Amino acid sequence: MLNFTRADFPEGFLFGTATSSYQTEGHSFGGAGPTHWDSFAATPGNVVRAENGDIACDHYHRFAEDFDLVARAGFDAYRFSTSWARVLPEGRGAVNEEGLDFYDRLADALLERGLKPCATLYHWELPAPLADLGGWRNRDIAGWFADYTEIIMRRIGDRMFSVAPINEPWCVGWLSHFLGQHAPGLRDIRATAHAMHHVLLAHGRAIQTMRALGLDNLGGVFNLEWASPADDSEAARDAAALYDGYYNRFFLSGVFKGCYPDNVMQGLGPHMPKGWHDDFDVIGAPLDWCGINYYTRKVIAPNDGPWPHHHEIEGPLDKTFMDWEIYPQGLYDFLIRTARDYTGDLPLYVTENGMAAPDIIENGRIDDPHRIAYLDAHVAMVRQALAEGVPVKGYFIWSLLDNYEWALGYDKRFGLVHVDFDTLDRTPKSSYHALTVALTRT
Ligand code: IFM
Repeated sequence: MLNFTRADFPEGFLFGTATSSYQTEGHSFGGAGPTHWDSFAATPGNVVRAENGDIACDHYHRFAEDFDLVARAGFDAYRFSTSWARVLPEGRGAVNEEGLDFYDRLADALLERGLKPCATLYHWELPAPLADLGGWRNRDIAGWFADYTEIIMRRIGDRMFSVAPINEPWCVGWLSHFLGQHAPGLRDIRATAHAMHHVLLAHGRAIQTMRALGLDNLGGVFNLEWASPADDSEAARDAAALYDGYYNRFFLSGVFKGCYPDNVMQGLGPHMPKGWHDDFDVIGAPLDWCGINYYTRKVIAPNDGPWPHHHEIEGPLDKTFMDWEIYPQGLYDFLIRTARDYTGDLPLYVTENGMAAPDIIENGRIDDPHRIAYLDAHVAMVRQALAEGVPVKGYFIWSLLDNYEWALGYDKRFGLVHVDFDTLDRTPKSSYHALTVALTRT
């Protein structure tokens, strides 16, 4: 059982679930074009069992059933992403009308069930022809993304409760170009510096495009990970501060302060694209809210290697099936710090929070008390931040469904609803039932 109900939150506070296009829809359906995730996954060694999003949860055909589940649990909102390659199979040029029709039906289906549609325009599946042109390393991507934004928002923007351009810019920049763990799988500091800047430039251009269309309630969604120093030494504190710099502060600072942190620029500075100093008017286009995706913290130790001169070490706390430490305190700390240092009175949303587990069905039931405890502990942190005056307006759980966890394939189950990836049957877990009680009890 969860230790909260709606009554513990201010009037109008939103509870929602989150998913993304490539992780759930089934990318082989409906005329979507190839993406860099498809080629990344088809390359041996990149993804567990070389799994991809061809079928995923078949949400493309089953979204009505999925939205019934969201509504029945008493959620208010549903966060989803639109796939660039489904709308524009080549990334530019010819539109796939079937793709636009799909998102049109999806928007209506949400509204019919009283759910607020919260769209994200990019959640990592870049159209392959644009990757061929350099993808996020190419400054032109900001214009390509703005054009795609206009096309999709002209069609569904009138029905969106909120829109954010890009999910988790750190993953698009650092994870994909420095660590090489996500498509396009690069490990190159120059590519990283370019991608990290261009992803923010594209974010800003998309915001400007949507403002020009008359849309409002526009925000940014940032994944934040707390960095704890491995010990009390100055070197460890500096190492953690640098991790915090390129993971968290780079993006928040770029968007809300018009600059990048000095400690990050010591490493990335020489590799930045020409003219980057002049882009902050676009990057800082005013927002209506800020979204925080929060899961865990990392413990950081210094080393003598090349910049950033540090590495992660194993922490002592309980871990999820992702091997991520469970550290609810970090969510509280980020809510406080984000409002204090970056966003002031701007509404904050927890746009993702949740955990993976190897959930299995036994006698038709899935018991996931670990997830109930995880959500409870994190919601308690949201309540604490609210009590201290932080303007948190909503909390979204990742994820509605078990789905494609990128390079880790289908084993890492984050859903409130179990998906059998052979039959595609959906079975709500005990966390889903607990949330239904918490959200519908009067
Ligand atoms: O599955 C991802 C999602 O795509 C983005 N945020 C984190 C989730 C869990 O790793």
